[in-house]
Amino acid sequence: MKFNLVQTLVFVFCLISVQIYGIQDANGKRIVSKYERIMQMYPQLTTGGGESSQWRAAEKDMRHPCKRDCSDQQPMTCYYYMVVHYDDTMAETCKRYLQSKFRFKLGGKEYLDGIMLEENLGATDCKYADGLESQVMVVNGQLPGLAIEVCLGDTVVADVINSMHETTTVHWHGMHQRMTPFMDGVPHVTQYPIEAGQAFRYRFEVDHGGTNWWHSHTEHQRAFGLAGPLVVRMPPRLNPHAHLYDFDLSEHVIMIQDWVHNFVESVAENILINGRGRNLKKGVTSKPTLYAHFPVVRGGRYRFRVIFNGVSNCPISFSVDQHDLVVIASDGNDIEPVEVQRIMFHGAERFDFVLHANQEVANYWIRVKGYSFCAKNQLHQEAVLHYRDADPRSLDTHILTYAYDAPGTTLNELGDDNSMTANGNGRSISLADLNAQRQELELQPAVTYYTSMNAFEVRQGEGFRFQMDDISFSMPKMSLLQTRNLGVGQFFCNRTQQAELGFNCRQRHCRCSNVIQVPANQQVEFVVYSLSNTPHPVHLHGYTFRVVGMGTLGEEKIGQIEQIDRRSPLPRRRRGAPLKDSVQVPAFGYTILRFFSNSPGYWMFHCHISPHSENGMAAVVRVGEDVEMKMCPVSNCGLCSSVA
Ligand SMILES: *[C@@H]1O[C@H](CO)[C@@H](O)[C@H](O)[C@H]1NC(C)=O
Ligand SMILES: [Cu+2]
Repeated sequence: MKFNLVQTLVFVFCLISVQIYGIQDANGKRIVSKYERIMQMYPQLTTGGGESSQWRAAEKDMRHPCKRDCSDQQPMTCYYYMVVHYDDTMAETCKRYLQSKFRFKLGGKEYLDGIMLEENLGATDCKYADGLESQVMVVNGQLPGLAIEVCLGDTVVADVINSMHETTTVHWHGMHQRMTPFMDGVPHVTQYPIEAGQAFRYRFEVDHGGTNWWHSHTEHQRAFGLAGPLVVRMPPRLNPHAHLYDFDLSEHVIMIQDWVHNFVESVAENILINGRGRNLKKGVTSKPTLYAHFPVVRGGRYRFRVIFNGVSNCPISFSVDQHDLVVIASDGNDIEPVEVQRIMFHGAERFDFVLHANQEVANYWIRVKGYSFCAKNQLHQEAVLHYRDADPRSLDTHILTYAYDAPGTTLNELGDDNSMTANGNGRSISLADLNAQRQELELQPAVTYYTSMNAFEVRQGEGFRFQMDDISFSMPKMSLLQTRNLGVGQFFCNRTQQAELGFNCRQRHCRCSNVIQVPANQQVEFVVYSLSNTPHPVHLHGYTFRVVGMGTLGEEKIGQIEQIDRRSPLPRRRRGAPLKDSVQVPAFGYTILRFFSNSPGYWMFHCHISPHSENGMAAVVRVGEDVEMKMCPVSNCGLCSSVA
């Protein structure tokens, strides 16, 4: 009974509890946050001298040789130098810049000519963000991080130099790491953390095409700036949608994230589009606003690639005023094109769409609106679709309201009761109803796992821990892949093992390294279900899965999903299910995933809402046996550190 009550209160209390978590201990004593501690030890986190512009000097004005036409079939080795460091938004260089001649007044308001600023912004080392000063973590001084643009089959070599006072790692979201499971970037699972002052060389073959991204997989670091695009273009013969567009340009890669200031990760304060946006804090309206601009020429058909680095519980909608979005891919996988007017993104999802610039020459708003926790503060953000020759100053900001909803059809609507009705007039296309471009018959699974996602209140008023399989994941101390031959398996746990030990994890809080054993080279099915009234975006490393089913059962029935499904199976696609690596599990609902487990290894399986996964909503899927897993290179196989 109490458990149901917990469920219904999750949404209300989550916000509070996440704030409490990390600030107070169990006895209500204030805990000094990690960053307060770091700043006590190192009062000056950044030099403020624009040193990062020097790291970037090498790349400046120089096209990376790997950013090329992908029809030549010749794979390349692509090198990236990535210094991870603390930095500031709106530093001195920014302020000088923003007072420059590009500022002008119009109709009593101050504007910035964003288009002219665009080229100069890099040179001045200005990270604008939302116009407020904040400490951030970035790679090579850039926000968002450098865009890696390669072709399928290339090899990426990335030297990550950790210049911070804490550990880090980089995950290459969308890569399968089939040959190199030890390059997946999950600390204590596929590698040891990169310590402060250390370097780590990632080297992997780009084995999955499309719009992907990279981000820190350590704590909440991607919230503070450690993320960037990883765009993998395809040779024409593997690009069935090439005829639908004329341009596939770097300037149409859009990275969106919810934003916090000064490493306080609990509640999003803003949303940024390519590191820019209007600030929303009250009382600081005099700051200039810099919107991201996306230039088009009238008549052109453009492929846009949108990546959502969603950190908190803040799914977003995306639309472009007076333009249709012809969606052609998600998470780097082609789908049969669908025309919609609005796309919902859950954390970590990517959608590619074709925009036909067929309207009058003008500026049009690109609108992003936050839901769930972001609805509380009515967070929304905009960018500009700029037709060449349109007057960049003629931006009507009066029509920007939180209440606005794009009319028309929505793709991937938020799976909760509140928002199903939010866009009440429009039609809605479920993600599970999309068709994969390559229609394939679904193989029957050899095994089916039922995995729950939920929130657990340890003791009333002490906030929530998050769980998968009724277990809050705790990071092992050793790294699983590196120490796999040392008999570390005895330290794993899972739901059945906990039950055999006599623990009822629905009553008592279970916390351990949850490892789900999956046989290699089988068709595997996961029925993932949410026991809370919020959707959770689930991400599986190492694979692309098919979404063969999605639905809601409601609060009463969701707990019995396994019995229900075994008695009379839930509906599943038989053919053409869309391919994804990140997908929502609706509130009190389920999502059914299938993949062929042909890549042995330890693969993280987790909610992509950072406060959830960092507080336990995660598990490791162990595919195959240790001897089946690829050997790691000697330099990567240290037993207790990232250096051998
Ligand atoms: C759970 O753990 C037990 C004991 O370690 C193991 O035999 C079993 O295969 C595990 N089950 C899953 C689904 O991982
Ligand atoms: Cu979650």
